[in-house]
Amino acid sequence: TVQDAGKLTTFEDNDQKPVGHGRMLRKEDPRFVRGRGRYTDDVQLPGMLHLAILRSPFAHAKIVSIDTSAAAALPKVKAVVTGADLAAQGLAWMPTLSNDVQAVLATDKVRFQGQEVAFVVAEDRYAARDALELIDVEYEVLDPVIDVRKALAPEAPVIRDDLDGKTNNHCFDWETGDKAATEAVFAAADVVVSQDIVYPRVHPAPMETCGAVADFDPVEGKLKLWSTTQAPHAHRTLYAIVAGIPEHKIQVISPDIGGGFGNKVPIYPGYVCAIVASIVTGKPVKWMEDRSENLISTGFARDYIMRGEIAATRDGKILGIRTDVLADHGAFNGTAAPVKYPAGFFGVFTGSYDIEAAYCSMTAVYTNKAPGGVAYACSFRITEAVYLVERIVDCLAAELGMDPAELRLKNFIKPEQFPYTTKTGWVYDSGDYEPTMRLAMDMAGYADLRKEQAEKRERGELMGIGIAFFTEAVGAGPRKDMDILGLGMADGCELRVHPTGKAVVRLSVQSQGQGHETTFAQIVAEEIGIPPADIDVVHGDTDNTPFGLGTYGSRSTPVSGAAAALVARKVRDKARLIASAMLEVSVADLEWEKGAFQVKGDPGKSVTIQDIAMRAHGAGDLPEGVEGGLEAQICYNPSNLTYPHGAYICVVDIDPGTAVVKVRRFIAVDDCGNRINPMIIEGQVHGGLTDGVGMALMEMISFDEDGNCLGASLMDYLIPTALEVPDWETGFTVTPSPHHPIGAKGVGESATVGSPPAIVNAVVDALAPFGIRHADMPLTPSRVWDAMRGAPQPP
Ligand code: MCN
Ligand code: CUM
Repeated sequence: TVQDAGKLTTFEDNDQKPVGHGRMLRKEDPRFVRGRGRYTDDVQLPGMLHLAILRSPFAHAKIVSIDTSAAAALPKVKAVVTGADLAAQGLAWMPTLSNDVQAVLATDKVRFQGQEVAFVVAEDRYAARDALELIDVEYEVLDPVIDVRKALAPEAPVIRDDLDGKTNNHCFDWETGDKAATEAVFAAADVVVSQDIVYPRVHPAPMETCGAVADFDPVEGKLKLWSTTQAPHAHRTLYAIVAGIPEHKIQVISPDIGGGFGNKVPIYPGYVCAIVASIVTGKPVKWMEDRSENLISTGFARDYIMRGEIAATRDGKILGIRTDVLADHGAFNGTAAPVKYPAGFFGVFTGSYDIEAAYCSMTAVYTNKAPGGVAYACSFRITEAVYLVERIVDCLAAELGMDPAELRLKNFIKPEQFPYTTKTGWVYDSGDYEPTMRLAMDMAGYADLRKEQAEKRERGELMGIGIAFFTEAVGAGPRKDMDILGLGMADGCELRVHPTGKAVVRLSVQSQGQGHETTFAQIVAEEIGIPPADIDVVHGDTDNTPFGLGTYGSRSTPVSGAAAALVARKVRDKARLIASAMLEVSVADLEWEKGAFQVKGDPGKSVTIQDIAMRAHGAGDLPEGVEGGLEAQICYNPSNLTYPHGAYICVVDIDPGTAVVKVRRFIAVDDCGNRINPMIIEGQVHGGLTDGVGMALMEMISFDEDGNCLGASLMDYLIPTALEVPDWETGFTVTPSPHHPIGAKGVGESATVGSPPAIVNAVVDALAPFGIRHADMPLTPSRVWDAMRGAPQPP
């Protein structure tokens, strides 16, 4: 199989050429476009009750007392539960994905606005919400810690006094790279540029909010949980550990998901409350967040305050990159990342450049804000890393008076250097950067754009051209060094071919809109020659799929996609044995062609995979040692991550009178290795680019000094619409992954990672006549206006 890497067998007509061909439409779409998707909130069970959560109005306050009697007396109310009730069962706290603990319901004090304080279970959603109004909580308000820069001040109130001996708000320290070597490189360099760079707190804001339906059967002792989760198997194991229900008695079903973008990776208190409520009431219980709850209390992203430094020679050879980061993790460290990587994969901040030394130091702190996760198309913090390096490289270009495209081209890792070990220890599997960059520049008409810009500058018009080049590390990951709470990051896959030659493939990953029902059928089709339409993809149900860690970090294709290809090859190997018996020739005399085994040199003698499937299940002898049936199962442990890359060019115009930024053009050239479904990839890229416009220009979760969340609705937390985005211009190059069985790399987060720096670089480039070298996201009209006037940047 390893020798086959990157080679795709080809079929003649499109229907028979499942991988990589034109525009195979998505198998799931007939269901979605007819409104027949089945989401968690569509689950209706007989006798189902509804749960609503009372949330803290304060960012930091002691709970003095809670009186639930009036709420409990409402006619339709079945139960009112507080943290004290949970504590009596040992369920008031739960582990987070980062080995921290988080309150399911607050017992001692509340630590962020929107924190879960109590819940009501009632006959309908409205009665449950009405009852919340009748719960009387007495709080003693404490000073909140909101400004991350003051979190470690000696006088700062201690947020996590629940942790033994905790006397400050320090969460963790982390470093990577070689400090001394980097200092030496910086000391000897001709040019050193430093820049403070903030990646603000943003929210994934999926269309469907988070929710669950828990149904505990006291007779069977079995819990069935429908929930909005990107990782059903990992969640089930954690529920087993937390709730003490045996794992085989828990079934987690993740039905259709209305967008995840990382928001649905963590386990939220609401899921646990729904489970507890079903156990307490003996009835199925539904919990579904509203929009404000989703925005104020669930997995945020970013919130990195970075100081970037870059050292180079006068003629533009980059020598070293150094960064110091202050990371805001909110009140509980809810980050989802492999345990050895508390800062996710931020270590790839050296980007796509061949440099001599790099170093990063990071301090993470607790604040009175919702638990920070790494959620939102982050590739485990690569979003922040790419933003840092691509911004600081532009700062260097400005300092040197060099064209930013030329500076990048001069410093790229060369194709012959792959596999390339970075100065922070990551092994980039493959890459060929210059052609990708050149293609983007050709598509953009780069030289002409610069000419146009020069002419416009003469006339006082503000036009900017921004470039970003990224390398991502996706597909976590090799189990020798990657696990989440002790669970290795491998993925199982099972393939069954039915007697009539139709098949079902069962995955451990779960789609939230990425089209897995289509692309995984394509992968299997490519390997065993059954048309994609004849292959059903089953996912999102722990009782009916093999164990694996789920979908995030664009790992489905790198890990599960590899598993699907290999399980299909395993089935094909068995089919070959059966074919040899059917054709009465030795295995060595068979060749695989278009879904059939044929006798070498005698194409007339052949059996199709469908013939073989029937024989495998039929009467009559099978070859010595071959069992009946045609199915296989594997668990795939990747040997490395995959490293997709891309070149993005953004063109903006800024209205000098209003400071409104208009993204006029955006060129995105992505390289995700071999491409399974170009149409789906294009959709992924379009979505991610739109996310990037949101983050660069509009989105930010901010707080006032009391810790009130100022982005609690979509009126305040702005997300982009079709009006704010241009017609995307996409292109691609193909540099297969050498270790992935079909040479594919992940792509689901590439555009979200790569687009913010391209847009910000373009805006800063447009503002160059004002002597501006940096401005922080989101570049709203007021921020751009202030920047143009030299006003200080907001903190
Ligand atoms: N693909 C392909 N060829 C490749 C690589 C990928 O055809 N060489 C296809 C895949 O088969 C899959 C899709 O592109 O159908 C995305 O694949 P992959 O890069 O493996 O990413 P995942 O499937 O693991 O999706 C996760 C990724 C993440 S982490 C976030 S966040 C995000 C994203 O996907 N959330 C999304 N894209 C999203 N798209 C939608 N519609 N909704 C979300 O919540
Ligand atoms: Cu980090 S957002 Mo995606 O990895 O589910």
